[in-house]
Amino acid sequence: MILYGSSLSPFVRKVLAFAAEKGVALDLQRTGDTPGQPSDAFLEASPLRKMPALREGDFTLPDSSAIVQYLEALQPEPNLIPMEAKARGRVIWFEEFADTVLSACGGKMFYNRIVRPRFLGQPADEHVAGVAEREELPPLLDYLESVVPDAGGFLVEDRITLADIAICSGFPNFAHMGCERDLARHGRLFAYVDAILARPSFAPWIERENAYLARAAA
Ligand SMILES: N[C@@H](CCC(=O)N[C@@H](CS)C(=O)NCC(=O)O)C(=O)O
Repeated sequence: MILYGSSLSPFVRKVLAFAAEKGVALDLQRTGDTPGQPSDAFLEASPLRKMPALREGDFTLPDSSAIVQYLEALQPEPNLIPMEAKARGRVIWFEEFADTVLSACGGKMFYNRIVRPRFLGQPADEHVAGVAEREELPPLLDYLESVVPDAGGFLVEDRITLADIAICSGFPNFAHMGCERDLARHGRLFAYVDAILARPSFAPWIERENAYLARAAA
């Protein structure tokens, strides 16, 4: 199965980690050879031109949430989207929180601090990124601090689920930007996140990203 995109996208990272936890092999491919010029194969799979998109032979599927649901149905074990009603509802809530508010806030920071200067040759817009970091992000982290377990624990059903994968998928980008961590305010959250990101489903991708960003900065 081909997954189009870059693991620097939290949505792509979510699918890569989800597939790795399931033991499903994905072939990660770029959306095109030239930045800003998506390939026909990618466009066929992603009508909204967003990453990730999946291809399995003639079958194509855009959107990280659609793709994880597809993978879960394709290979039900290990189960990552619980069957029990309340647990399932909570997992979808955490995925929604990550994909909407957390990602929108992180995206403003990442686009303006990393994508514009390093990949588009445009100046960083520190004003937009700074407002997101100082004003929008802390209350979101406050909420997460209030719900996460201690390091080594999980958000739902005391085992790894899509909830942990989705929530933690955005955090490597904060580290890529060198964001400071307020450990007095969000210490439990960062300890929880670091433990999830140390899993073999995430760690190799983050290592590759670090090497890639170091090269892009050189
Ligand atoms: N709902 C989509 C969102 C995907 C998304 O917004 N991807 C971003 C990268 S993080 C993208 O491809 N942006 C390119 C664009 O908007 O043109 C999903 O879950 O896959």
